[in-house]
Amino acid sequence: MMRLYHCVGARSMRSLWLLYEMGVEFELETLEFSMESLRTPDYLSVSPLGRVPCLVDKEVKLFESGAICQYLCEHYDDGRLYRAPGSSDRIKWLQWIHYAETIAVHGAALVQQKVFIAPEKRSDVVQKLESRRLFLSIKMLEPILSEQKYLLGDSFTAVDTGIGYSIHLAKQFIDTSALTAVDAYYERLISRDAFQRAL
Ligand SMILES: N[C@@H](CCC(=O)N[C@@H](CS)C(=O)NCC(=O)O)C(=O)O
Repeated sequence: MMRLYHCVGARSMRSLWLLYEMGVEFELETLEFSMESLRTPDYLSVSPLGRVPCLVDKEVKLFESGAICQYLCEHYDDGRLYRAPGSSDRIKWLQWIHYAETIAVHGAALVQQKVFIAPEKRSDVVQKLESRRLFLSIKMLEPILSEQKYLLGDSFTAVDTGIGYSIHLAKQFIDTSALTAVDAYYERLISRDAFQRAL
């Protein structure tokens, strides 16, 4: 059976949320978010950098959340979450899958600055810069979400799990209340059963 390697609170939540949205069967392997548990020889043989998410499906091993999203959609979607080549939303679907990481890298920088780096070694400049870039990377979604409920229109698709997780991460560090359409979108996402289960 397909297996997802996951850490609570990490980007693997995207893959977990998507699997719950799809309703497919899989095994969940939850690892502790620590060097001891992510750098074992066993786990490094699956995920070469010892990061999450990682998906194993028979002979397939994948360790990048956007690629996992695309793979799952290509193989297991029932028509709701994927936009295949040739569909009118295909290009936007691809863009948002990858744009999710443009947002998340700033969130990850803030996790390092505010959680993992010892207080005396943290940088105010880096924190301000990353917070600003994080805010701007989400602000660009505001006009789009003012016009429609989800990134591709009125229907929820897989890209909303990628971007939705990035907004979820961002909200731990920045105030998005000035972005009313983004906040309303976020509320719609977190009220989904699959999001709550993945959380
Ligand atoms: N771009 C990758 C990022 C994966 C990644 O860096 N995951 C973090 C958790 S959010 C991780 O596993 N960090 C552990 C480490 O760096 O040791 C993806 O989206 O899958």
